[in-house]
This record gives sequence, C-alpha cells and structure tokens, in this order.
Amino acid sequence: MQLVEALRELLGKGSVVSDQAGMEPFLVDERALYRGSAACMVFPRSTEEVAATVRLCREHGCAIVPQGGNTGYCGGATPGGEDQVLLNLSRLDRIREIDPVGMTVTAEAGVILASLQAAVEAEELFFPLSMGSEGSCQLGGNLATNAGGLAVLKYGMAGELVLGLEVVLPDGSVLDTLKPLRKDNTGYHLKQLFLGAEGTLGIITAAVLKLFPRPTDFETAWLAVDSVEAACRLLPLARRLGGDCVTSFEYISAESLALVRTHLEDVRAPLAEAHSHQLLLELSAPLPPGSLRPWLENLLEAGMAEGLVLDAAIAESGPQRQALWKIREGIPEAEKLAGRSIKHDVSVPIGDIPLFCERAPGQLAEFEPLRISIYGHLGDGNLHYNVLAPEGADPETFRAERGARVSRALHDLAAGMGGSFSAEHGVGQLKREELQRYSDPAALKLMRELKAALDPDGAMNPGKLVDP
Ligand code: FAD
Ligand code: 2HG
Ligand code: ZN
Repeated sequence: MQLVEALRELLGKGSVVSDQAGMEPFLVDERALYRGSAACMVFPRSTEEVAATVRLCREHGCAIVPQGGNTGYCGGATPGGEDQVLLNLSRLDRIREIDPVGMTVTAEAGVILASLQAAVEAEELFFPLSMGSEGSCQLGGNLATNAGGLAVLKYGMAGELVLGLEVVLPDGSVLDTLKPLRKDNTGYHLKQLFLGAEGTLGIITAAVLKLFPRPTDFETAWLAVDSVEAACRLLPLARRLGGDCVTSFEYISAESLALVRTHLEDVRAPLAEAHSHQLLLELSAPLPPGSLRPWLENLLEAGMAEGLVLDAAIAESGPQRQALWKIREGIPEAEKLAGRSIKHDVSVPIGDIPLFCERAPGQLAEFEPLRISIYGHLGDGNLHYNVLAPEGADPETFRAERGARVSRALHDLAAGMGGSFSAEHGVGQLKREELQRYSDPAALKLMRELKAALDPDGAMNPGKLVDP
C-alpha cells in the first residue's frame, strides 16, 4: 500500500507496523468490546513527526486514530477500518521541563501517568491525577478523556490541571499554547477545546501542567457508614472538620468488597464485621507526619456522634494504607475476573446520590436476577453502578441480552435527575447514542459545528464522539 510505504520512508521502518500480529494487541480495547482494523500503526517520536504523519495521511485521504495507553473504557482509541492509521503516542515520552518555582511540568503526551508522578515527586513536587490504570495510561489519553480518578475532590479533573497544550491539528499544523502561565486572558481559551475531545479535534503532543507541594502526611481510613445517605451527610462534615485536606472520599458497597475478596489474592476485610456501605476516606497535606491525625479523629468522632459512622479502621503504616487502596483500586480487575460487568459511570448532584441509589433498583427490577457492584467517587457525585450476571449465569449472554436496556434504564434515571451518563470515562464509540439522546440540542449542534470547523473532512478519529 502506497501510504504505508510513504510512512516508512517518513518515519523509518521501525516506526511503522503493518502486520496483523504486530498490530493485534492495539486493535482491541481495554474492555474487549471492540476489535478494530487499520492500514497500519505508527509510532512517531516527536511533535514534528506527528505533524508530518498527519499531513501525509491527509494527502492520501486517510483518517487518523490517536492512541495512548489504550486503557480507555469507551473504545475511543480503537481504529475502525483500513482507511485509518493508528497513531500511538508512546514514543513521545519526554519530560521536557520541571519548573520548581512556577510549580509546573512540561511533559509529552506519551509519558505514562505513573512515570510523570514519580518524576515530579523526585523534585519534592506532586501531580495529583491518580487512577487504577496509572501504570499504563498516558498523559495524552488522560487529557483527551479529561480523566477523573481518585483525587478530583481536592484537585479537579485532568483538564483542570492544564495550563497549556501543544496540539497537532487536523491540517497538520501545530497549535502551541505551551506556556506555563497561571494567568493569560488573551482571547478564547483554545486549549479547552481539546480537553475531553477524545482525539476528534487534534492530537495532543505535550502539555504544561500544574504541580502542587508533595503531601507528606496521609491519614487513610476505611469506614462503615449507616447508609448512602449517611455517607453523603458525612462528606461536608469531613470537609469542614478535615481542615480542607480531604483528598479522596470513595464509596464501596458490600458487593464490590466481596468481589475483590473473592477474586484478588491477599485481601482482608478491613473491618471485623460485614457492612453494607463503606467509605475509603483519605486526608493528605504537605505537613509533618502525624499532623492530620487529630483532624481525622475529630471528624470520625463527630461522624459517630451523629450516627453516620458505624465503625472505622485507620491505616497505621504505609503498607496498611496501600492495602486499603488495593481493595478500592482492585474492583475493576475483580469485576473482570468475575466475568465482566455492564459498566456505568453516572453522576448526579452529590446530594441526590441517595435518591439515585434508592430509585435504581426499581429501574432494574425487570432484569432481575442480577448482581450490583456499586462503588466510586462519591465525593464527586460519581458512581460506578455496575451490573453483573447472577451467580451461575453466562456473563456474555447476560450482557448481550440485557446490557443495552440495563444501561438505558440507569442513564435515563441519571439524566432525569439532571445528571450525566458519562462522568469521567468519555463517549468514544460506546456512548455516541447516549450523547445524541441526552445532550442539549444547542450543545450538540455547537459540538458538530466545532468539529466541522476544525476537522471538515472528518479525518481525526472518525466514528467517535461526534461526526461533522
Ligand atoms: P487511550 O485509551 O489510548 O485513549 C483514550 C481516548 O483518548 C481515545 O479517544 C484516543 O483517541 C484519545 N487519545 C489518546 N491519546 C491522545 C492524544 N495524545 N491526543 C489526542 N487524543 C488522544 N478513567 C477515569 O477517568 N477515572 C478512573 O478512575 C479510571 N480508572 C481506571 C481504572 C482501570 C483499571 C482502567 C483499565 C481504566 C480506568 N480509567 C479511568 C479509564 C482510562 O484509564 C482513562 O480514560 C485514561 O485517561 C485513558 O488514557 P489512555 O492513555 O489509556 O488513553
Ligand atoms: C474506577 O473508578 C474507574 O475504578 C473504573 O473509573 C470504573 O471499572 C469501572 O467501572
Ligand atoms: Zn472511576
């Protein structure tokens, strides 16, 4: 094929893969919902090579699908045909600069999130984006999906951590807003266009990110709470009495904990008795170790006095803290090992989470029997309300027969409560129909117009999010 040869000439033989076996692992998405195909796969090493690749593909009328760590949940990085080139960013993996005074880092899109965290920590600084996939997801993918994760409550979503971006546009030109400025009101904030655009408007090649002082004191506790409502009432109390240091406020249902205990090794229940509703609460700050303990004790006492907290286990060491996080972060893996789940990533205004949880079983009544694993970022009003086949049933058949209707029922419920069908995982190809169904018509029109203005030929990640 002419284009593949031209790409080999441009990038070098070692940067182009066109055999099926070599491409195979990159053509299937994390959840194995999609199996794609592509003319070839390229691994450019620099912004210039990305730009030249885009121009060459454009000349040949070929579309481009950007791919980071391929951990996305909505099939956004899976290519859709042999008229598409899969552009993997993993070789753009340099940290260009860490500025300890301005507290910023300039890093390329292919840097793995955990490597970025480690690099800045070595400089006594902190990049707060954190999630179970951090060992393989990449900065570019995090920004393209505007990922959430485990510390949004304190630090915000991925996009809120960005000061500037470098983006290769669909015409092959480079947009450079890569300035480490905290304040810069000079017209439209163009970087916002690409945060959460899932690669449909351009390819992010680098970013300037905000850093924070590295937390040195952590208080992590596993709490049993009386109900989801009690958990929601505890949140403002914890934030008030926690000295504004509450970093994570994660909900874990009994079913989610049971899945982890059944399917992962070396997992002990943190509390002696079984409870229906649990929280993983973490306070952290750049303070001398031990400083936060009185805050935590104070808030636990207040929570118990109000009947919200039933029991608590406080991590007394780094390994104990890690053991608690292993449970929370292990839930997706445990669900996978249990035969996979029908995943949901809904958000509603935080105070309405109890109402959502009260109404959801009614919405799902016609699909019984089923198992429900509810967990997630309660402090952000975002739950993963995941549905599994009943014990003994075939998970694939269950999903095929009921998946779409189960999801529709839960998404309708969230939307009816002013919520979102995708709080943090994006749209990709999985939730395009939902985007049409739930979006404000004016918003949808504007999205299409923006797409048409930036990418009139629809050459950037076609079939994802919206088409022009
Ligand atoms: P990919 O999957 O490769 O791509 C995702 C999308 O971004 C695609 O549309 C792709 O085309 C586009 N893209 C990738 N790189 C670029 C680029 N450089 N420029 C433009 N577009 C690009 N997500 C959360 O939000 N919160 C969580 O807590 C969370 N936990 C997870 C836990 C596990 C165990 C797993 C497997 C996933 C989890 N995720 C979570 C989902 C996923 O890890 C995130 O969406 C992540 O941000 C995707 O990054 P990636 O590099 O793997 O992107
Ligand atoms: C999490 O919060 C991720 O662990 C994954 O967003 C959610 O697998 C899921 O359902
Ligand atoms: Zn999540």
